[in-house]
Amino acid sequence: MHVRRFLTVMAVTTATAATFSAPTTAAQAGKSLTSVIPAPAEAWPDARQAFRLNWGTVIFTEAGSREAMAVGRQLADVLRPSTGYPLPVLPALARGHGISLLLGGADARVGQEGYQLAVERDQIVIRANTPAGLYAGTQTLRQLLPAQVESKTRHQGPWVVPGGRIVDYPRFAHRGAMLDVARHFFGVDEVKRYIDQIAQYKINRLHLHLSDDQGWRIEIPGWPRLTSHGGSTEVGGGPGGFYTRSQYLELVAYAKARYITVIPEIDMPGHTNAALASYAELNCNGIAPPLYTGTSVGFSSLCIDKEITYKFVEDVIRELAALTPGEYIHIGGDETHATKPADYVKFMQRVTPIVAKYGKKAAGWHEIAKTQSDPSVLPQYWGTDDVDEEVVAATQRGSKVLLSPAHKSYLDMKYDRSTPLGLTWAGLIEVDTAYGWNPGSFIRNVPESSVLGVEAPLWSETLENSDHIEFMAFPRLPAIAELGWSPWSTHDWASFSRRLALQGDRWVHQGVNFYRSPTIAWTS
Ligand code: TNX
Repeated sequence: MHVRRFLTVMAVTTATAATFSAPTTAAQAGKSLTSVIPAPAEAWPDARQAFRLNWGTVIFTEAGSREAMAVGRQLADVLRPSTGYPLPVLPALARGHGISLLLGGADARVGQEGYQLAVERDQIVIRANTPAGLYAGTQTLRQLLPAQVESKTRHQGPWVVPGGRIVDYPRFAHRGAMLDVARHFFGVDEVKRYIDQIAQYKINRLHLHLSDDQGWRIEIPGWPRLTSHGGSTEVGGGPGGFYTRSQYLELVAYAKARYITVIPEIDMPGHTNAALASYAELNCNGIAPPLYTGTSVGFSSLCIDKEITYKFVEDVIRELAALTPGEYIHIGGDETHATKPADYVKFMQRVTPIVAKYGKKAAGWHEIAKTQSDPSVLPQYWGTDDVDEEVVAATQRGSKVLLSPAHKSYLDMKYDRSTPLGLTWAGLIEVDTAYGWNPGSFIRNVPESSVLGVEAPLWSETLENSDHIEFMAFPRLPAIAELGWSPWSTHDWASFSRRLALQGDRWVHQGVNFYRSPTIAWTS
């Protein structure tokens, strides 16, 4: 075993030596320090300072920080299979030819999630105030390496990183993706795969739409039929599924290791057929409806005047709050066409304090804005125009707003008329449309200071597996991610579309089933 390993090492060393003499530079490969998504806030390329990863490269991480070491290990896990290099991860006591991930000493502007990156001939140094910032820096570094680095199999290199300095930090605190696991259920591995994909673009929130008419996807103590019955199907009549408590915790931890906070959503009082089918007593008439596997919306409602409704809601919120470290629980509240307007207000005014009782803030689809004076409640705007008086009023009372305008950010809309998956109710969304709006001035009379951030929702009426998820999310998710992270001064379609083309090369190596939009000059 030892000998074999030694021989492999020799072979790799020889190959490396050969490639070292090749004159390829990162610039010749069409890549520069700014060829990344999201665009960095500030960058100073320096053509004299390219760094080459080699067999001896070490990843040094802040001594004494387990989190920094974990970030270093994740970086090594990406780079090892393709480069074949050992890339040991060691505490940054020693210096040497390496990539250092260090806490402290960064430019003040990097804040809690940003980083600075310096690429020199003999070392790369990423500095941040937090491990989250280090993680963001390593995502940039990945993209600065040739696309083949994303492969699970060995490639030749050379593994050149263009030289220079970056100082980078987010425009908005909340950069989200939503996955609807209710219309079609996605298993733990499928969700992890999506988490890995979105983390590359500095997405820091994953909103899981855990319940809807077609399915209930999370175990709740005391209410076993929610999952055994309510979780037993999905759109089209497939087997559905649900997460056990420990599976949900596993997803939360997996996301957290990638600096993504899970926001669980239980949609109510509408979009509740799966719960109503599971427990007759939740229905005003006491009769459980059948399970639903179609795609209509707006036909179900919890019974607003029954006390059992609020015991149910409290049991659900208590459990979600206990399982979720993040500050928000999303309580839905959209499309409640089967709930009288006065009942909707009554319901939300009773339910939002329950969220606060368990130490969390409530998020809700923007209809919730009409029921609230509590400025901690976060309306999520999903409308298709730029005027909404209720949202404006909420922001004037001090609420922040989360933006996911359906005609721009809905990843489940078709790209064009021939897209085989997806819906069209909010329009056709090519990648330039997804990219072409400014969250800071999108809703009339909502200033940038009232915008918490952006989210790209992926509803799953037509989506059944990871291939489908990827086809709809890529390339549009990176467009929304850039709107959330990069300063508006960097906003430029020509630049974005060139950088997006390079992402396509990475997706090929990652096995991501992306949509080859004809508007992009893909390079592979
Ligand atoms: C509207 S957007 C919905 C969802 C659907 C989606 C399909 C929103 C808050 N509600 O129930 O899945 O359209 O695009």
